[in-house]
Amino acid sequence: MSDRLRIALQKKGRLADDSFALLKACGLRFSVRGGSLLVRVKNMPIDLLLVRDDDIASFVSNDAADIGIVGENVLVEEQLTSALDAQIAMKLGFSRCRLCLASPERGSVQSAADLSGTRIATTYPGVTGRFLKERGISAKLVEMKGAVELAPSIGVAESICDLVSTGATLEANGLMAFETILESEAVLIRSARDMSPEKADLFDKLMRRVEGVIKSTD
Ligand code: PRT
Ligand code: ZN
Repeated sequence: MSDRLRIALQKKGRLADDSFALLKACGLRFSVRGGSLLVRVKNMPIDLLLVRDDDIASFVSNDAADIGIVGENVLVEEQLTSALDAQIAMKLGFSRCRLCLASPERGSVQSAADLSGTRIATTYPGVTGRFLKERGISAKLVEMKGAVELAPSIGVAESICDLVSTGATLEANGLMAFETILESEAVLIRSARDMSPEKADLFDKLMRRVEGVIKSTD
């Protein structure tokens, strides 16, 4: 890879704006307008790789980027379901949400104790499966790519395990959260591999700035 520190970021979505704002507050000068996937930081030897959030941890793990910003929920899920060589360098405090088990208000599942022998729809089979294993619960995971909140009403599952922030989506679908299985926020990740001395210096400098910005906005 090049000598420039490469940071993988979400191009568009719930992580993107706060990630850009954090790096700008750290003094990085760049413009993400236009469709470019690789954006050059004007005043430092840093490039930004703008991608889907689902690719960030694997890019960091596979040396396509040195560091990245991703939801802890996505990182933990990928750590559990694929061999990932990426670790949390710092928690960032934005894009907070909870991965929750939820079910219809008057359905057969009202708590974790009712889950045995039922079906749970989720896009997070790794984290949900870990929870079931820890609790010794035997339930079937129904993997979905999206619209998980519809699963109980269409008869695909008795409950769901999905991300919640305000709770409005659950409420709109007549669902109630009965258990939080993971608290999540945006995290800065890096690979476990050694960086060149130049990159390591730049990374340390950036980390100190990120820390300063996070402290000043607490
Ligand atoms: O296009 P790309 O693949 O990059 O983005 P994406 O659509 O996969 O992800 P995006 O941008 O929606 O979310 C990115 C990250 O933001 C997630 O991985 C979480 O770490 C974090 N985040 C924070 C959330 C939410 N809050 C959130 N509320 N991600 C998703 N949601 C969804 C949730 O899945 C549910 O459908 O919002 C709905 C619930 O929201 P409430 O407010 O109604 O409870
Ligand atoms: Zn995604």
